[in-house]
Amino acid sequence: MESALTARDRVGVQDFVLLENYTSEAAFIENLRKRFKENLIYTYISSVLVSVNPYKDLEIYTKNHMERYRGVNFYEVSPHIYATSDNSYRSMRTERRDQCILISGESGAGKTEASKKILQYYAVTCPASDQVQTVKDRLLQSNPVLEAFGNAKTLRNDNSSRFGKYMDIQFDFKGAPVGGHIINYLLEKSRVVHQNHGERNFHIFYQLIEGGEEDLLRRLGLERNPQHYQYLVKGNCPKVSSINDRSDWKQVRKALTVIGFSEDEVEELMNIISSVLHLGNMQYGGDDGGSACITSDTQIKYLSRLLGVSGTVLTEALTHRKIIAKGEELMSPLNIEQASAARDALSKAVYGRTFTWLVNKINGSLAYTDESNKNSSVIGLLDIYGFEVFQYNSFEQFCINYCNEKLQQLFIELTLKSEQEEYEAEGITWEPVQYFNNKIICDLVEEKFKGIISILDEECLRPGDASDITFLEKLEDTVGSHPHFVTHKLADTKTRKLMGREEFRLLHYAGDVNYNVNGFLDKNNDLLYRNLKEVMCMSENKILTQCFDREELTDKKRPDTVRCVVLSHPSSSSVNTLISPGRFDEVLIRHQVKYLGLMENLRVRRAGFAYRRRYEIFLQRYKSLCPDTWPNWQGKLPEGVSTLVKHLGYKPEEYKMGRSKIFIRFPKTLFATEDALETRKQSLATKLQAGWKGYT
Ligand code: AD9
Ligand code: MG
Repeated sequence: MESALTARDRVGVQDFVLLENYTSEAAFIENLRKRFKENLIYTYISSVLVSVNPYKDLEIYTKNHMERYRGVNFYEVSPHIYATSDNSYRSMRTERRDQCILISGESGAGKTEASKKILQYYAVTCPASDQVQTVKDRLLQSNPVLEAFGNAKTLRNDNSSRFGKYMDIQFDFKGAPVGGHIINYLLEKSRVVHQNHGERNFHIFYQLIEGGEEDLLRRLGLERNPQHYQYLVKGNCPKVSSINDRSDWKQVRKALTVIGFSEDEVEELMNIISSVLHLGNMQYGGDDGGSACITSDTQIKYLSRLLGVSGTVLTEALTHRKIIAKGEELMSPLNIEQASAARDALSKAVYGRTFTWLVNKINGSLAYTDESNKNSSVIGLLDIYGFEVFQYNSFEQFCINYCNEKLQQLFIELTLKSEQEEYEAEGITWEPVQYFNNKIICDLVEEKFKGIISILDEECLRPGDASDITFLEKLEDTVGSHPHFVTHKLADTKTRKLMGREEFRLLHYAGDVNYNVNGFLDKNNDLLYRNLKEVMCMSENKILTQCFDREELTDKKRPDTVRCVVLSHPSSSSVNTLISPGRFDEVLIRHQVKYLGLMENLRVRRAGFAYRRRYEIFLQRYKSLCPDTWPNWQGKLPEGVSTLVKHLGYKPEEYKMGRSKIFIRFPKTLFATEDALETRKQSLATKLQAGWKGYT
């Protein structure tokens, strides 16, 4: 039999708070590595679950596994995503508090897979009636649909989510899932018109082309060949070995039906998807004066039919821009470059808005309508990109990293808050913890009037010579002296060498990132010419009429801005977090441990007591180690535990007795007790083998 000591040596500790050397990043990574080698991909930092992507099927997500984790105590079984799911569920049920599970990590780390596992766990283990079964099915089927329209093959992940997703699952008073709601953030619309080498456009385009029925493709005017479409050839990667577009199409079609899409709605939706492909194939030529004209009317004919708009009006809108001069409306011709940009802007807007429409439609089908049952509680799942740092970082990285900065703030605050609450509830004195508060960086980005976003918005609104460079200069004037902000001009000689003239650097909690301001204004504006909007408002396509609202045209404000995500959370929610550092590549892992703020989290958790357990559980496990508590303690629980630990030789500074739990300061105290238990078990086994029949 393996002793507790050697087992610990081999598989590490299942909770990082039990690491002896908890401030050492090397020890942290070593513990992850040991466990990963044994196919143990999950480890806790207290209630936070850290997972490493195994990139293979470990057969740990069976129904049996679900049963094993159902209703058992979080710490009594090995760490698992089902334990986290079950723990949130039970906290929601017993404390009547809304819960939120944050899932964060780099691309390919396994966030989306984790969120699906959580959803499956609830679908299988929660009680169900017929009506609830429908909701469960819809919740599960929303995934293939959203992934078809919002995921794509990237260099790092064949099924990369190109949007952030927050999903609420609503439960009734019996604990059955009765509804849901999804919020989508920051869809990467630029992918519709351009993909980097080795990457693809959103899955749905290939699924439709490869899997769409013959007569459907004929109606849509599509050829069964992705290479034929300009928007699909940029990455030179039409086929992916891990993806079967044809069978995925079938799955998506089925999912759309389960969610409640009518045949007509699916047809309208596909009209839009194919219109985007036709738009991408539109060729522009120039007339003598350099103005753009459309050289072939093939695409216009399809577009006119599919979108239900006049071909002439659309042609004019795609080659002109409406300007208002001296109170008069004039149509000013665009050159080829401008016309191509206008066309791409239209494709992005149409796709982006259709995606939002799709999310709303799914929400309609998941809406919880039973007014008689207002006592519902919620578990929220947030699946969002982790910190992104590339060689070249632009507006998208700025938004994502700001969002992560906010998450980190929320995360540390809630960790501290829940620690503090537990100490208070247990009547133990709270010892304040020093931690790095990243509010200063959040303020730098979001503060009204003087934060980076305000300055960007202001430049976007300013008529005249506003440009990305004037934006950078404004930043230097306004936030130049901020300790977390640097530009080439303001930097010391050493930093200057590492920065371009068009960059600003933010000193994030996780590290420094240089952002190139090129394109910031355009991306923040997300400009779509007014006359193209007007045409879309005239569309007879029922989905587009909901996506393009006429009121937008009368609104004097500029077009909608790409807003950074500001997270709100239910005031009384407690947070369990799952963080996933990706496959076991030493460099990647170290990078993720840093960018996910794991060491800081561990430090906060370890600031007081490493370990705490309810009296009954502690006594049950260790009672055999003391003659007074074995085989049963007849008195009050705290007294039993007190007798037990005194017998074991715990020193007063090593532990504290709370109202319902014992708090142990150092892991070594607990390990000594575990080892004693193991020794006892072994000596008992030896005695039994020797035919000993007595009793200790
Ligand atoms: V991205 O930010 O959306 O690009 P995710 O969502 O973090 O990314 P995803 O969940 O899509 O990553 O996982 C990537 C791939 O890793 C999956 O397609 C699986 O092939 C693989 N994976 C992820 N989690 C597991 C797991 N628990 N077991 C086995 C897994 N394989
Ligand atoms: Mg994902």
